[in-house]
Amino acid sequence: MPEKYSRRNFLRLSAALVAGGAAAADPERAKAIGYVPEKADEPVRLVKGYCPFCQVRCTYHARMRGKKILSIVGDPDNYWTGGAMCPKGMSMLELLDSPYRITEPMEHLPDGTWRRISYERAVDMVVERMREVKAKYGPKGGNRVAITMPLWDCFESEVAALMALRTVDCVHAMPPGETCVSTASNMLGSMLGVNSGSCKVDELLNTKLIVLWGANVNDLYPPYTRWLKAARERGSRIIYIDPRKTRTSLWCDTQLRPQPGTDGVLAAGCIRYIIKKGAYDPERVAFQVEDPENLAKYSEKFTPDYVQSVTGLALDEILDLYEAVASSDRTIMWLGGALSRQTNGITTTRTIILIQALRDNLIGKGRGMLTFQSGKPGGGEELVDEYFGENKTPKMNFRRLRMAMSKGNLDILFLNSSYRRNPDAKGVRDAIKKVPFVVHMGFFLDEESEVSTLFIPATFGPESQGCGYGNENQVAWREKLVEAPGSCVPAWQFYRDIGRKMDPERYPDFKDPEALCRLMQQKVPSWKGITMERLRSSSTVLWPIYEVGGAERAGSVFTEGKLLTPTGKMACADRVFGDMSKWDYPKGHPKAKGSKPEFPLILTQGKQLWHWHQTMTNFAKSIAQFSNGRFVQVNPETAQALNLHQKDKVMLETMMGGIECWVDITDTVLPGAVFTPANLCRTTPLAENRSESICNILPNYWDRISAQHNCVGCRLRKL
Ligand SMILES: Nc1nc2c(c(=O)[nH]1)N[C@H]1C(S)=C(S)[C@@H](COP(=O)(O)OP(=O)(O)OC[C@H]3O[C@@H](n4cnc5c(=O)[nH]c(N)nc54)[C@H](O)[C@@H]3O)O[C@H]1N2
Ligand SMILES: Nc1nc2c(c(=O)[nH]1)N[C@H]1C(S)=C(S)[C@@H](COP(=O)(O)OP(=O)(O)OC[C@H]3O[C@@H](n4cnc5c(=O)[nH]c(N)nc54)[C@H](O)[C@@H]3O)O[C@H]1N2
Ligand code: SF4
Ligand SMILES: [Mo]
Repeated sequence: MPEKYSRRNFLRLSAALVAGGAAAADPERAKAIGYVPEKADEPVRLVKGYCPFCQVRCTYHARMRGKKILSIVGDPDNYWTGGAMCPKGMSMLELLDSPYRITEPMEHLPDGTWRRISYERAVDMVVERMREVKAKYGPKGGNRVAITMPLWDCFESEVAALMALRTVDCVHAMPPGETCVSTASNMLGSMLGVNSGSCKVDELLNTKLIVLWGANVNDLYPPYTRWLKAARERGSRIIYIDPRKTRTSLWCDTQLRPQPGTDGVLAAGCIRYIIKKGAYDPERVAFQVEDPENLAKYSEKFTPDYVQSVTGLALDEILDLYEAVASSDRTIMWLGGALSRQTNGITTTRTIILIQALRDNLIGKGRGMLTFQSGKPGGGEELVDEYFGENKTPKMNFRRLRMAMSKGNLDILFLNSSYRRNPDAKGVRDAIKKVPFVVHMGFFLDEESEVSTLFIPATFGPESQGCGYGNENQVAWREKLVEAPGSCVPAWQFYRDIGRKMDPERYPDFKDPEALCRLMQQKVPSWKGITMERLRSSSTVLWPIYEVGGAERAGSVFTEGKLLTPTGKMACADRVFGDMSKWDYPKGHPKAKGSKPEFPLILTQGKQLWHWHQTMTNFAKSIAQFSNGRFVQVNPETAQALNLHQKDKVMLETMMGGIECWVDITDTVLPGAVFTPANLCRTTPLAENRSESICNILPNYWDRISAQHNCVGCRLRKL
């Protein structure tokens, strides 16, 4: 790698690499793209690992010959996945050897060029800055430092990073949650006492009815398709509520396609229907709901006619849903992320949970709530406190962090994620630019590196060992299988090296994730039974296990037969947002108060099966083959009204600005709404995956808990 290189020669290099051509026919060129034919004379070993991407957390067996991974195959012993894996996971091997990976630490110079520096120098630069902050501000310096976190490569990396921050009394760690399903998890927390799903996915087998409320399971958790299939084979009916047709549409029995942003009305109408029909047990409702009498009062205005007029659904579709819910005594509802990504999401998710309470479908077999990104073993912060004591400073959320950065009140940012995950990404970028020292840990020259002072190359997947966790709170262990290229370091090592230099007395000395994991097992009661032996010999182990040899706990979390809130009950209304009768369109929606008539279409966006967010898979050729660049899906009716044709070029514009797209005319979206994928990134050398971030044109709307990505008004301007 050259000593100094600019964006321009990086891209030139990348272009040369993309021009691969018919490489496989020519052994030299085959070598250049990393194609290694298997040689039959060396033995092949199988070693366990897990996919670093989504929360399904598929485990695999790597077929290894010598020090090389030949291929990975899904682990058939994994109960949750049944051995399946998806294209994202399969791109792992390509990404490991990616020619686009940056493998040396670099310092960003004022003239915009990069200087390669040693890893030791990089750590020292961080430590010097942290010491400066500590010397200048004392314990208050903690408020001048923050980290934005990814869905980490392993649990140990997160714990190591949290401890490194505590050496300067900092607690400001931003999980991706605020841009993910936080609204739903907060409502689940306050209403059920558990801020994730209340059961595991296999509970679907005990249901009579499954409602996938905006949850695009088949595209976004592909291995879970088998759970839906198995549930249906046992007689469950699957109803899917999503304005857009997706692969989940092919699997469900019925799909309802409400106008985007109107789920709260559909849900409130369901409560009214159940009450009018008397399809509930008053005693059971009073057992779980603090103010059951309010349910009728709050839902009164949501007559079927009203629901029809707001959601755009046909009356018989609405009544069919209501009747299915009113007559099933074993229903699981699965809250999709879209509900958390609109300002009325608090009301919507609350109302859906209340339907389950009204029908007594929360506690017991075949009952409960599921969400995406449900599982995250606790215990990490307990371990941090064990070494650093409790720190009661209130944590900032990203909204406040953004403000602190804009005002010049932040001295060090560990940008350990994308910033493009936040709406108004350009505004976030401007805020980050005001931070004098930004450390980005990553893999590629992405937009984050552009705003960073230091780039630290991270290890990927099997280049380091450690625990990964999944949606069911299952923990999987991964061995280190291959050496990372150049000076790539695992996040746990980078933060440990900083932590040990900053505070060798308190920061524990662990040599690898196994050692840190053993500390978890020794010091955190809920990890006691998750021993290394058990992790190594099983596909996955369910957290928590309080005793060595203790059994894994599956099924519903309400083992005592009541909710886990302090009173065992939930309230009908939210303290801040009020009750369901206050429902309104999400902020920015063309029909919301104050919205501009110039932007009459509803912008929805989301993820596609083969891409991992807006980050790593955008650099994979094996993924690019599925991508079609920045398209916008438009219903034939809308297209006709706007005189648009298939493949036309348009600007997709909101009040924040525009992005160039090509038009795909399809009835997968409703008239009046458009859809564009959330993945794609500006800096990838692969044209199929390249586009400005969609978050550049999404306004900085929050519902206090989470940032919003859906339903803002937009228009299409023909180019
Ligand atoms: N391939 C892939 N899979 C992933 C991820 C990934 O990056 N790539 N990320 C994982 C993560 S972190 C998460 S949180 C999950 C998210 O999984 P989901 O929440 O299921 O999916 P999203 O694509 O985030 O949300 C958009 C979906 O909601 C629909 N939608 C839009 N507006 C509305 C509405 O008003 N009402 C309803 N009912 N539906 C609406 C869209 O049509 C789209 O299908 O996916 C996980 N799985
Ligand atoms: N427009 C739009 N925006 C969205 C969404 C959407 O649907 N639409 N979805 C939202 C959701 S649900 C989520 S969860 C967030 C996701 O938010 P992101 O921050 O995009 O999540 P990741 O892709 O996990 O971030 C990975 C990046 O973190 C960095 N990184 C640093 N250290 C490590 C490490 O040790 N391991 C790994 N793996 N990465 C490291 C790398 O640069 C990598 O590219 O985005 C949200 N933003
Ligand atoms: S991305 Fe998710 S579904 Fe795909 S292989 Fe990885 S863990 Fe499995
Ligand atoms: Mo997410």
